[in-house]
Amino acid sequence: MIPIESFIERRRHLASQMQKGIAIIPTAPERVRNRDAYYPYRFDSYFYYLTGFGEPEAVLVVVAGVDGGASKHILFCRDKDVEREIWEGFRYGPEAAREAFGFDEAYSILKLDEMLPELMTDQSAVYCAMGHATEWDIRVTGWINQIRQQTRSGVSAPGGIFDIRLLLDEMRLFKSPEELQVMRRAAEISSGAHRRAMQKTRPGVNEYEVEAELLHEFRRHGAQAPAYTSIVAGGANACVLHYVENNSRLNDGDLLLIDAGCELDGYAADITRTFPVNGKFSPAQRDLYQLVLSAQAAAISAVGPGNRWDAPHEAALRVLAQGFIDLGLCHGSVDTVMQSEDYKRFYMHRTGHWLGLDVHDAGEYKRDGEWRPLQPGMTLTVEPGCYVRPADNVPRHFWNIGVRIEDDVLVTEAGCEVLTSAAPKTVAEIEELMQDRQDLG
Ligand SMILES: [Mn+2]
Repeated sequence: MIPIESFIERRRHLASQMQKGIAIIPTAPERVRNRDAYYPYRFDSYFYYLTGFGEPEAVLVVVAGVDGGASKHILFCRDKDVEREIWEGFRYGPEAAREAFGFDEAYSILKLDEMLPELMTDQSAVYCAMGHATEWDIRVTGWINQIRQQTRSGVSAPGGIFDIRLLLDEMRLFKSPEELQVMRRAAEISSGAHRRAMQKTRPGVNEYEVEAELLHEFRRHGAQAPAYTSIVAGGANACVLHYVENNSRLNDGDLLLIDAGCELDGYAADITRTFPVNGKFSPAQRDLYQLVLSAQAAAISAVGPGNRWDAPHEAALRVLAQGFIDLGLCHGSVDTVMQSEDYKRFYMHRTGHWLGLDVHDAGEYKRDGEWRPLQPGMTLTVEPGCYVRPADNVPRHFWNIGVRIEDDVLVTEAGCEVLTSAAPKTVAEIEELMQDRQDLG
């Protein structure tokens, strides 16, 4: 777990980058699934990053520039309510939350509309995530308008509204050793889930049975949820990039592509593995698999401090383009295939994304029109793939084969560290693990 001092330090750091003003960061709302049943609650990542507080109906307010440079951190949250707690479980209430999470002040969420106009009065700037949630856009502008209506009494409304995400995205991009500890554990649990899936897969099993094995492994190690909807795609389903139905029978002779990772204490893992349903790659499957694996190795080698964001993608592309030519999928030279983008028939997505509290994490990819250089502490995925749909000009033995291999990688001083290396990846590792599978219990 990340210590409370770290959350306090993040708030201080945020305040130190603000001009004199006030930041307003609400957590996510609870969402109805149907009638009176709710989706499992997930806090807002920005709010959680700054507070560590997991309850719904909460707002963080940071006032910067108090008494020459200091900052004040205020939490609004649900009141204690013994009656409701019998039905819905424990809630901190402002006083206990202030104490436990290190806020300077804490109030009932019911006081928000009364106190925010006061707190915003005579502040020169408001920092919020304008456009992120319409409800909050309306509330913030409403509070500003209330102050404007009182300007004849000598008060002034904030003159500037700034997007707080510009500050927070940059902070979130660089993971602290404590965050990395959580991410390593999320990666470890998720790697175990992929191993379990390989051991439980055989012809005749349904995709949803394998999905259940993933969930089993996530939850039994304390991960709260999948970090995103698991993709369990057998055979041709692997060529649908966001396939999530997960309800087809797995056939002898097909590959199974699984893109799944858990969320642990707010942090995501994101792993893809592809393996044969019957435990043994066919020659055509092996050819494409080895190609994607080589592309991934080239991409991972290109992850290191000072290298640009797109270096791994470019490295993967060159290997894939050459492989597509060698296997008769593309024609011409690597340069012409790259230039014409003919490879996009088989590889149409990019090679990775930032990873953290969100599976597609916060952080800019370009600065001033240039892909930004990688720096130690950044975490990203490396996930080349190859998806061959049936077509007249494509050798028939490759039809309906979809392969993706995805790992989570930390940029280090020396180069990089693969966080998800416990998930088997080479042909030999996969075939060996699958050789002695246990029976589905
Ligand atoms: Mn991914």
